[in-house]
Amino acid sequence: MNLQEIPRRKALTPEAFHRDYFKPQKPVVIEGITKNWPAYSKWNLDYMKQVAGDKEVPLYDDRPVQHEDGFNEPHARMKMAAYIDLLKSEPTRYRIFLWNVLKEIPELQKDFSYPSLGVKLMKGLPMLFFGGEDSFTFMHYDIDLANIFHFHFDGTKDCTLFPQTENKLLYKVPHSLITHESINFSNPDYEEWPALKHVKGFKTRLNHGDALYIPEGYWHYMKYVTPGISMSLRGIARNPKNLCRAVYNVAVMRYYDNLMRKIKGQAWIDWKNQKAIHNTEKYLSEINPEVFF
Ligand SMILES: O=C(O)CCC(=O)C(=O)O
Ligand SMILES: [Fe+2]
Repeated sequence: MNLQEIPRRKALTPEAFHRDYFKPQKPVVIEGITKNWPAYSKWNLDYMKQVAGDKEVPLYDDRPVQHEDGFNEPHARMKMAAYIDLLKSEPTRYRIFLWNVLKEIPELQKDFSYPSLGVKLMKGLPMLFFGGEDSFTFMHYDIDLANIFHFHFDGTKDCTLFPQTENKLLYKVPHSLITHESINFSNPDYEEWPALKHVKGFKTRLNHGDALYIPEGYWHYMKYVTPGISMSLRGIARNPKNLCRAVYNVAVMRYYDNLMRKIKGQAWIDWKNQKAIHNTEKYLSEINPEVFF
């Protein structure tokens, strides 16, 4: 994989952000943007335990998609207090994914503000993510292909991003938003996944208080180096093509996929996984015939 380090900028003006990153759709890490938020000094695992300890939280691990699972259905549930204790005591695969701040713990709203970078953000959808040491969020892109501002707290997290232009090299699973689940994006096996040698993307390591701008529809893979918390704020996709795909994904794709799981069961999942490999190998043989002949 050819991974370019994502640039880091301090004190980015809305004009510079627009010109250098938003318009050309390039990722950037903005340092210090959270320094004036109460969250900067408050948000850590202990604080979350204090404000949300009694809440039951949905947890996800890294098991492959099974046909009987619904779209984004959790794998376990636990009280937040017990989950935080687990995060602090040992590495765990359990993650919290897409937890709506406003709905679950409205008081956390007072701890952050919507950054004024000249991008309109969706106010109802601040989402929280938690992960244990070594846990990871599989490579995916978001169903609405939104612009994402991803803020990280209390720990360190590695992020790998790819633009949608790399799809054909990524063993993308059809009718879904993921790549083949057997790929380890932290250390890919190029014998098994040769196309990944050619893929071009971006990487960065996020620390407490950093904000990562993820452009529209970019693939993202997150690996928690230490236990930590993140929050994503989102802005609707602007590119009409991305917007159309967002509407298609939300209104058609996920229902079609669920229906096929019901009708065909595991055979549907197996077929999609095979198709992911077939499509990328076919593309690779076209661009790089000596790989096969
Ligand atoms: O940080 C994570 O665990 C995943 C974040 C993510 O997928 C997102 O912000 O859209
Ligand atoms: Fe995501």
